[in-house]
Amino acid sequence: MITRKSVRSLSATERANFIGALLELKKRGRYDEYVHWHHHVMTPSVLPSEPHDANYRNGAHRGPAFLPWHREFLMQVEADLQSIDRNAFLPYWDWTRDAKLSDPATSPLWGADFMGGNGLETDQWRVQDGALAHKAGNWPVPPYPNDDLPGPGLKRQFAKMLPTLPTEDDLKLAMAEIFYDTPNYDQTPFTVGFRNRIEGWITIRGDSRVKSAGSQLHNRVHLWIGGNMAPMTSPNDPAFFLHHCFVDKVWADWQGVQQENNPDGAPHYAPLRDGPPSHNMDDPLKPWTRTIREVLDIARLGYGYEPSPSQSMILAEAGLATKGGPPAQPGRQ
Ligand SMILES: [Cu+2]
Repeated sequence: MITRKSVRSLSATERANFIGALLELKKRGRYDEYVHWHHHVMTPSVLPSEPHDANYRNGAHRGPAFLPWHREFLMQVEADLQSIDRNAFLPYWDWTRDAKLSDPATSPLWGADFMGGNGLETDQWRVQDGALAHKAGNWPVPPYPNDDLPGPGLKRQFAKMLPTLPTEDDLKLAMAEIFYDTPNYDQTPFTVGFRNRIEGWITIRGDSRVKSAGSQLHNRVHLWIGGNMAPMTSPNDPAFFLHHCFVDKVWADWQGVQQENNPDGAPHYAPLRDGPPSHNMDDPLKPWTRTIREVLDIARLGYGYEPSPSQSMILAEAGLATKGGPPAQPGRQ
């Protein structure tokens, strides 16, 4: 059983081992396949040799498969990390914790011993420090698909596209959702459900309780980091995996709450059938073999999460508890 810990709980050795395994996967050419998997599932004709499909529906975003597709993706990456370091696991980044900082760029996540920091405007917003910096030579990234930033290298533009990270209040709205997803299983601001909420499409237009303008939750984090995290090739920035690991944890917590409060509503996934292609319960998660049904229970998949203080507090305040995590201690971060 793997326990995925918060980025804030990692020891210096765990941080170094994680970065070391990423660099090794990059060197082997394996890492760049992750970028392609993510890009491909959105646009099937990324490479000239690949088929064009007029009825294509994004199999990983803007629909119910968003959460299961990324769960499977993370497990594939974690298995590769473990082939290098058998104790490796993906850590999660609870961005609601960093939303409380006066400057979230000071989070330990962005330290030179971990992900490295923000990009530098006078250097095309390239990351300047740590192992992923362009000048360190370990992390080749193709030029950003934007004429203003033509050069290669990992780029970030913190708080440029959107000024703030999602908060605990934003996350509470997601945890309070009762349905997993509802017709038309899409990304309008009016499509009710946990998936559309956590993916980040329910904006002020669709719900007046939303407090900040623009994209929410998962989408907002991509845009807050900016640079390589903004386009379809976002796994180019390894911060992608720490971000999605937290999204996966929030989903697992939500599933736990639903299991307790509404066991008759199991499996807490929709649609079971007749939904958009690639988004039904028994559809395979392309390009892999497992189906959505097969990735719904993380305990069966062999991993769990270290509780995060802010997430535990949200559950406790709402009178909810999930199995396996100790109760939150108010005020402790
Ligand atoms: Cu994402």
